[in-house]
Amino acid sequence: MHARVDQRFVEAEPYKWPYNGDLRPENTALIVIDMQTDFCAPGGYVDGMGYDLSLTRAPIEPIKRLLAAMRAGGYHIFHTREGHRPDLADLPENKRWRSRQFGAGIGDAGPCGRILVRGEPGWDIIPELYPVEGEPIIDKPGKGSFCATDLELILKQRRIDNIVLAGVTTDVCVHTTMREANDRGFECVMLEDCCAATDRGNHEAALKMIKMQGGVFGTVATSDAFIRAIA
Ligand code: C5J
Repeated sequence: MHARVDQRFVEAEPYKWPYNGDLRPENTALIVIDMQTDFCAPGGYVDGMGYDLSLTRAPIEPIKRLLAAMRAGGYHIFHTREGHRPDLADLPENKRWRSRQFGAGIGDAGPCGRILVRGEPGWDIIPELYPVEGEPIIDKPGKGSFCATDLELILKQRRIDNIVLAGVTTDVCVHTTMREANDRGFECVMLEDCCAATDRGNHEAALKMIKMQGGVFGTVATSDAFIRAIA
């Protein structure tokens, strides 16, 4: 068995990514999670709950740069949207109840249409990061991108091994997706400046969790380090 001569790594913590140095456009996908009006623009779900939008908007520029670099390099790019059918058939009653306790009821009318409902203006991806032709959009009813979606099937069809994670929120949908992907054997890196939470402490804690046990769910890098590695 000969070692690969063309290994490529991203500087990351707690280990350089990917573990085996097999980083190529053919086997590597970026997943941009839930950069929707409901999570990062005025009048949406997160705004309705009273959280500071400057937090969830902070990754927009870094993700823009990342998208430009990865599109130019021919990498696979996916986007996700959290949302429910207009008849709310896929909205668990307890999820709706909890959101209503907090003043932003999923399925209820808001300034950007019905909150987190497919087809409504607030549910769609923000214009700054809108997918281009050919980039799959995964519509998901839950936090994880693998739950009740065809994401895993598409990743397997494309022979993808490595997943780069960006989007919101670090501690909820991005983390859940990273955990799901890790359990399925994908090699994951979260780009810390391309993610955000509705609470800065939760963002930091979510990054710290990844770094435990030698990288229990994968590893953490910056977008600069990633872009340098693929240049
Ligand atoms: C949440 C998400 N936080 N995209 N969704 O409800 O993280």
